[in-house]
Amino acid sequence: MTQARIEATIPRRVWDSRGRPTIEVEVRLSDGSLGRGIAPAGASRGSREAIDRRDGGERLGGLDVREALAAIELEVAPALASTVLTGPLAADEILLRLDDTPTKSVLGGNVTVATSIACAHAYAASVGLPLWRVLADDARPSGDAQVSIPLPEIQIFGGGAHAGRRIDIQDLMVIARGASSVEQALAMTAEVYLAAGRLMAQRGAATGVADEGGHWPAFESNEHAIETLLRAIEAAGYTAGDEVAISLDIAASEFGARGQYRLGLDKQTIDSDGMIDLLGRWLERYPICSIEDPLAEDDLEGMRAFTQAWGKRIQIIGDDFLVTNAALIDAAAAGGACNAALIKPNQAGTLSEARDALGAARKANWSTVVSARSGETEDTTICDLAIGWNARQLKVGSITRGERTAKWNALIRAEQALGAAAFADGRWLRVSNAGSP
Ligand code: 2PG
Ligand code: MG
Repeated sequence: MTQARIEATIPRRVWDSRGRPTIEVEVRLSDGSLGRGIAPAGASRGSREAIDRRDGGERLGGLDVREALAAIELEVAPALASTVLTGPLAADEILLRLDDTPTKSVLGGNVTVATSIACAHAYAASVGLPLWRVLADDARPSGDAQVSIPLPEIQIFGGGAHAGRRIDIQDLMVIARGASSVEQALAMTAEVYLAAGRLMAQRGAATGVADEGGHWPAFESNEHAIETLLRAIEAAGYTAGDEVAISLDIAASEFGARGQYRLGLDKQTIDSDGMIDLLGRWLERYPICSIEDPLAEDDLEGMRAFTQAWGKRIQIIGDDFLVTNAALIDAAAAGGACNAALIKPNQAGTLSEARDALGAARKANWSTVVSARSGETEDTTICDLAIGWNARQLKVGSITRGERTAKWNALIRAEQALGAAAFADGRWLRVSNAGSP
């Protein structure tokens, strides 16, 4: 515990990986400790997630954050002033008193999340421990004090809202489920990324990268993209499924609503049952171990039917569907929709609420994946959350671009400190076409 008080809460405008303005908050304590947090930003957003405060109007495409910076100076900083942080998440109570709306519509989710992260880091600096360690200790009375180095879920091809909707599927990723350390998982994934680049170059289709650093998706159909990913795994010399499996984020809310799904690249519109059939064919044909948002956020029946059909075989993650919200996770678990939750702190608005969502998923016996956003920065706090909360999986986009590699490289350092025995391997993940359940 620290006796140090918050002396200053300083906001500033910084830039994210899409060249858009975002908020950094710096918190200084009376003992000289300092913590910083930067708000990330999503492009494919769930309708119920915390809302970023942006200025609107002409400047910077309406995305400027001047109002949000002013709110930190005029409302947040005075409320936090002189507070003694009794734990890494102690400031969240004050933030939640200032804004108790589910979508942070008073202060803005970017204001609350950047402040929440900064205070957590300031606390960790004051007690002289890594943030993951204080988060694990903080969770001890109520939950899981174990720490682990998470299994990476890494994008090879980008798509959907992150690639001008060139293909409909948003993230074509791999999980090195045969790896025994994060160091090895990253090296295996890098081989697949390079092999995928060579395959695209051979076709004359290597034209750059999407928002999260995955190769640009120049494909003839959505299935062609999955097929190419399978070829890349094989070309890299790995047994597809066993050593390296496919993971998809369909992000279906981006092209589906009210039970209708418009697959632009495949030039077809299908209903919820048609979507479940199509995904089922992919799951039979390809070694897929995890699928995120297979149906749209308004398609509860579809999500239940899909979970009924596939939930015993593969990981089914709710992202836009659950928006890192404990109550929505409780309801989905009770209704048999999904078996895993994506945990994005800025969907919830504070680290405490993200932790509660993770707790709800754990209570339901679900797996959990801490995740970055498509608009990111050098902030690596999500690594501390995944390690300290024992989430066991981390999704950050690809293995290129500094805002992504900042996270992977932080995991390598943490693994050196904790040892490879702390690595949460993926052998428990089942592969969709590896025989009957
Ligand atoms: C997602 C994320 C990351 P965004 O949908 O899971 O891929 O994208 O941050 O745009 O919501
Ligand atoms: Mg998603």
